[in-house]
Amino acid sequence: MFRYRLIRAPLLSGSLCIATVLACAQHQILPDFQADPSARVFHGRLYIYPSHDLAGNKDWEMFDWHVFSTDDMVHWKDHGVIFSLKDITWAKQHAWAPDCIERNGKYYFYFPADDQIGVAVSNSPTGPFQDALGKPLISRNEAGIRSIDPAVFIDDDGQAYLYFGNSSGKLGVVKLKPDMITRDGPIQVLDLHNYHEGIWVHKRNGVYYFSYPSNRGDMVANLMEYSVAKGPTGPFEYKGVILDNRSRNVHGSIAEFKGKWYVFYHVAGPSPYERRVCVAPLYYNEDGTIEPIKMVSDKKAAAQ
Ligand code: FUB
Repeated sequence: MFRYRLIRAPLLSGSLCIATVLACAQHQILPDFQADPSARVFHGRLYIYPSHDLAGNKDWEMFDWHVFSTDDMVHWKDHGVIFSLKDITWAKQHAWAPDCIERNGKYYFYFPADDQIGVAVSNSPTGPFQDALGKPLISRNEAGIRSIDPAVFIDDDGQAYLYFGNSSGKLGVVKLKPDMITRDGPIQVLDLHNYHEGIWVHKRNGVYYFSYPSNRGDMVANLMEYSVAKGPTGPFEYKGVILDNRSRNVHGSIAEFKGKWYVFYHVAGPSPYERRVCVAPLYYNEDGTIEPIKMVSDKKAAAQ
């Protein structure tokens, strides 16, 4: 176990001054290097399913996934490798951003591997997980959407949805059958303002929140933005920016734990391929909009 600490290293090589000030404003909670945190609360304990960056990486070459958990947001337990590309036969690279959900006492781990999405199952949130299908649940480039960044959501009526994709403003979603490993109907392609990748869906007071790294045409996905909807597939109303991590990219999740809301995200550093998971408290305004997270004052830091 370890306690979270403030990041004091520069976020990007060669960008010392403003980036260091920014880094001091961010609370790193997981050890070096983890990214793409999907936070879930199972039976009163909070779990983070991140992807696993390797020290010294020159690209997002990633091979396995750990899970971390806490019951106080201070002490975090690393449960070790819960799933790996060695556990599947159909992909050999790019073990990227996963998600996990519980249904009927089983845990379903959705993972991208080489631009395809699979699902693994376990009786425990900490694994071990086993490939449920022996093949992808979503193959490469189905419906014209890049098959990465799965995020799963079960609505109050029990219907499960698997969202995914990185495709210029297009978000893929497919319903799942109650077994959570079978698709139920076609992939729908949704238009989501500024959407880049890394979708996260949560529901609060009957409102569906879709948060995501945006792409404003500059190939720097440092902003997490959001839209809301009255249903799980839109139509969407764009609401604005939640945070700006002034980093090479951002990706994260939103969860309520012990009565408080949090946003989990990563920052890059020391290189774009060595990312660190951070957390910030999240506050809603009375009208349901999210208060933007204040991290740094100088917008120009993004370009450093
Ligand atoms: O971690 C690899 C990729 O980087 C993720 O799939 C994207 O969302 C981005 O964070």
